[in-house]
Amino acid sequence: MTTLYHPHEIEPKWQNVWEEQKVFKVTEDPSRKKYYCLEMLPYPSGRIHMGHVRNYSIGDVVARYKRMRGFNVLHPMGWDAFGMPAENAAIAHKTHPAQWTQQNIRTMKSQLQRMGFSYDWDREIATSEPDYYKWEQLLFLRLYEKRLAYKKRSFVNWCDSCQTVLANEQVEGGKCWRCDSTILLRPLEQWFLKITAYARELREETHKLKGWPEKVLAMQREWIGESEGAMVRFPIEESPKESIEIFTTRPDTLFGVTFLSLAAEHPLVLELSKGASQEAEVRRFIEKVARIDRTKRLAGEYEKEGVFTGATCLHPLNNRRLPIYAANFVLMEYGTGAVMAVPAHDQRDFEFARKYGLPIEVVIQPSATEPLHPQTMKEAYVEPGVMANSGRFDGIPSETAKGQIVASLGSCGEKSTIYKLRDWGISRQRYWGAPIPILYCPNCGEVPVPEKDLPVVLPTDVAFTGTGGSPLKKVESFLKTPCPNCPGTATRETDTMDTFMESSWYFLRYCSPHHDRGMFDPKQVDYWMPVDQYIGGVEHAVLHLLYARFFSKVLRDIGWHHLSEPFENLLTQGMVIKDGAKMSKSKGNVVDPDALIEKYGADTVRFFSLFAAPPEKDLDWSESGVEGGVRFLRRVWTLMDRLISKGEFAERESPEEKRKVHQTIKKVTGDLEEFHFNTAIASLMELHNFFHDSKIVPSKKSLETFILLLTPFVPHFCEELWRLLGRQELVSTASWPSYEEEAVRAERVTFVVQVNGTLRARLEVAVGLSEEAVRELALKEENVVKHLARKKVVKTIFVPNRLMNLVVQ
Ligand code: ANZ
Ligand code: ZN
Repeated sequence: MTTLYHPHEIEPKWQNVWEEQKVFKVTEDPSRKKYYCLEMLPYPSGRIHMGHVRNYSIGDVVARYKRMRGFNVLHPMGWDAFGMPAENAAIAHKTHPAQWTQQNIRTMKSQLQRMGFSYDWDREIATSEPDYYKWEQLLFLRLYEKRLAYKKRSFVNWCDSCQTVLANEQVEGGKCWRCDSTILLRPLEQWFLKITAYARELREETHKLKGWPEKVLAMQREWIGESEGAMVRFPIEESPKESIEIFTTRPDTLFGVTFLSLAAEHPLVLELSKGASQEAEVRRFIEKVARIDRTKRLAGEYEKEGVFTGATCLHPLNNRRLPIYAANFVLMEYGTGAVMAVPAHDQRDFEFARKYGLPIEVVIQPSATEPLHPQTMKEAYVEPGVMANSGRFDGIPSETAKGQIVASLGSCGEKSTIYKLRDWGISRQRYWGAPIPILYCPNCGEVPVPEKDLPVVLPTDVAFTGTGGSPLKKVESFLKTPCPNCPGTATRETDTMDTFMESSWYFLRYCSPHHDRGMFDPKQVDYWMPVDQYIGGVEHAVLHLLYARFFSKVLRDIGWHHLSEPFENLLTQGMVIKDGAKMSKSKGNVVDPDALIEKYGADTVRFFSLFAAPPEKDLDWSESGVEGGVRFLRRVWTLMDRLISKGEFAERESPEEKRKVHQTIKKVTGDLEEFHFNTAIASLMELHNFFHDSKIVPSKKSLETFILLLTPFVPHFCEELWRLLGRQELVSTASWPSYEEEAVRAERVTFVVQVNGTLRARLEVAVGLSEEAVRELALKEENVVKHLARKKVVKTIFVPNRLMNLVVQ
């Protein structure tokens, strides 16, 4: 052949062959073991970036490797096509979001194809298509029937620059996750999904996800936030039939309660103060609290303040009278929005009591130090200890008393577990999203869109001005529709769904992307699900991954599939770093993958992103690293070129060659199973060096094995060399080589060491050891050293693998 390595000729050629022969198309085949390899689908923002390249190169190696191992591999790709940038682009450039999105999808798809990723493109989906979101709307209706989708007026995180509501997860340090502007609080009617109904299961099952990184599971558990304790009800003195319910994690401190604190927003606050002399003051306080920035409130960065409501309640165990306060540190969204205040053992209550002159009662005494006195305490004592001032519980360790006190409450309280997780607000006041299938009729009120009328299609003829909220509010033809229940005219809901809805089930759609009788065909889902390997960025550790898990459980409970958890194994890849910062447009340090492909070819780009760092670690971008990659490929090419053009291969491999090849198969296979791509590549480099340095003429079989092992990393390169080696089938669908354990083991031989022809030692060494190496070992043998004493070695006789004779004088 005598050719140079020309990636730009090879790559399009093989991409065409793969496409024409539909090499990566899969169908369900119950006789074969399936493997579902999934990478997080991209948002079609315009062009792919190095983060995508890295994510999808990792996924492609896994998919190709498993395919060669004989698995029936599902490896799909699609587009998370709804979202704000499309709408912002529409406002800025007067293009329609749909057009903008489709254009971007075309560009990015051709970029992905140029990378040689082995996707089954027949399963491609775009979540903005009505035949996709139709099923999401149907799911919404099912959730609505089960009251798992509901509407409520609530304070929401409002981003003024994006003109939309954000979920709590989308607020990072008080700022919008997307545009970084400060988030404001606004009251709004919103749709919610009741993810809290699954809080316990979502948390419990993190312990079963053995194939997930521990740090992701820990973040999910932290987010769900479980607290064990008790609900306790305190009857209101003025109307004893009513009571205030509180949540506490410290029922052991119940006898130390000296007042109650309610959140300012708690409905009882206004009710209790009505007509009392405090009413005006209470109203002023409520307004003041409403103005405190939400994030400051959550972080506790403000002075503890409160007002007396004028009402009192009674202690359920000792009937003591307890004043009821409204306090700014009690959050309405947590627990019941009310707390029993124990100043001696809770720091916030302690500060509050000191400020307003409320009593402090010590009910837990430290066992090791002097007893505490309320007058001399400088801060709350929050540790466990021994019960005091608590009637018949005195003297018991406080941890033991917890359960006993709860049990003694009777109808006034019981054990309870609560969660920090809040329901998922899915309403967005934006155009480019899936419409929420609800109507409002002047006669019938809230009416779900009948199933037969789905999908509620987004109208296309819409003006984008960027002002005045959702553009859908101005589209008469969309807005007005006959009420399905009465002769009246109803108005449609104009909120669209959070785009995290679409990404919560797309992996199910891939199983039967053209199914038109439901979200998916349960038979196909049974075959393909769960996803065997999911790969994506760690930034989705909480939002996307939690929502997708929630959807799985919901779909199971409405009977659409049988799955509790969607993703068996998760790999979170690190970031791509350049000049010490994450590669990003805003930092101005992006490297365009297209330019790299142009210069080096896709195989080099793949090779670099797999070799430069282990997948979970950050990858430091370096041009010299890329250069190193292409140099290696050229060296392999040159070697193969030389051997192939000579056309003579060894009839059989030498024992040494066989050992090296089999050791490499074992190493690369093991590394691929563990995603140690960089060390797998390193051992392939070693094998290349072996062929190169050991001057032997290798067998054709050894070279073929070498190419097979390289294929998942640099598939175009390998297809070409495979063909040049005379193989007619595609290497992409060839079988992964196996190794013989026997051949891997280094063979041992016994070396005889003589001094002047007399046996002085025996050495157990690996086959093929060099003269210098044997000599070095021989000179460490005591008996050899003894007979060499004060003499000079004048000559060495060396018989490989057998004998060394040191001739001395
Ligand atoms: C009495 C008590 C005594 C408490 C004591 C603590 C120490 P975590 O662990 O975060 O779940 N609490 C309950 N609901 C609240 C709300 N809506 N806003 C602010 N604080 C609230 O915290 C649970 C504890 O936080 C509860 O236990 C309650 O105070 C308070 F020595 O009850 B504790
Ligand atoms: Zn009606």
